[in-house]
Amino acid sequence: MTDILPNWYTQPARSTAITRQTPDGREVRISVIVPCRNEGRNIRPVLEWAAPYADELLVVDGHSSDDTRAIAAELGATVLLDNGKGKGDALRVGIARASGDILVFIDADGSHDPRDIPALVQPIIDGDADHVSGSRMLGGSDELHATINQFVRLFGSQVITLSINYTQGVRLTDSQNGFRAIRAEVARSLALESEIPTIEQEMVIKTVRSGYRICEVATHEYVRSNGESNFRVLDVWFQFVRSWLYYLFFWRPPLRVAGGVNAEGPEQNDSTAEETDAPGSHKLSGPGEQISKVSSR
Ligand SMILES: Nc1nc2c(ncn2[C@@H]2O[C@H](COP(=O)(O)OP(=O)(O)OP(=O)(O)O)[C@@H](O)[C@H]2O)c(=O)[nH]1
Ligand SMILES: [Mg+2]
Repeated sequence: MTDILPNWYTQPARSTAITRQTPDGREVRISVIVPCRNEGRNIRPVLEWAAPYADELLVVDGHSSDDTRAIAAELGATVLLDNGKGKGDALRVGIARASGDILVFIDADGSHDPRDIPALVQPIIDGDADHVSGSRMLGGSDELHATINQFVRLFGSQVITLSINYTQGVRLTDSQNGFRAIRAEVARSLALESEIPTIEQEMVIKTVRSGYRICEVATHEYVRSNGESNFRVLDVWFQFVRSWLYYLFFWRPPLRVAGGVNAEGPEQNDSTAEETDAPGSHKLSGPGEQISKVSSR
């Protein structure tokens, strides 16, 4: 069987340039984290095209029974194993292990175009955001509109996004996308707990409720290149609802890390207290303030 290449693979090349310097002249390192399980037919183009942006390429494998790990190692990625609990577990393993200042998460199934990585990381490098989410609502999706299963996913995800917006005073359009960038210190300070793909909404809600700055860029979601989706709404809807309500209404924000990627290492302060004015930090006017939307297209 011939494997299908992702749609983005045959599109004209886009710039691989990322200005890795912060406004105050510090070099920023980027770790690209790729969760995967049995993606041997899909992962090669993703890693090939993500590699130019990555100072560190971490593949977190969910004990694949195919050749996923061998391909990742052949392409120079550092291959880690998750604890066999799901995609959320895999991202947490990646976060714990990564050495970069900015972490980029990208799926291995070909759904995301690695050439959107510069647009995702730039607002963080520029000191304008702590967390940048790719938005399928701004960039379009080939996977969310065709079947009842997809409609239920889209509807549920939009209800969650709206509830975040109206309770936290932000204007997000997508709270579930797997394609995002976040400051490493911020990701660690969120003490993520999800074992499954609820990790995306957990990361978004905790970011907003902790007072970190989140913004979105338009990223397109492509159909997975080969194979079947692992995601079954019927299996996970209860965990999504529970995680949504818990993190939005009952969870209390932990201590917050001050500063941007150009700050001198982590500083902790109370999330409910006033913001730090440390050199390189970016003053926030209130929890969950959303800075300008940035569009990659
Ligand atoms: N390490 C690891 N990766 C996983 C696991 N489950 C899914 N993934 C990867 O996470 C990414 C997204 O997978 P899912 O969220 O399950 O979704 P999907 O199968 O792509 O289905 P769609 O969301 O419909 O595209 C893919 O790269 C998967 O290979 C897991 O248990 N462990
Ligand atoms: Mg996918």
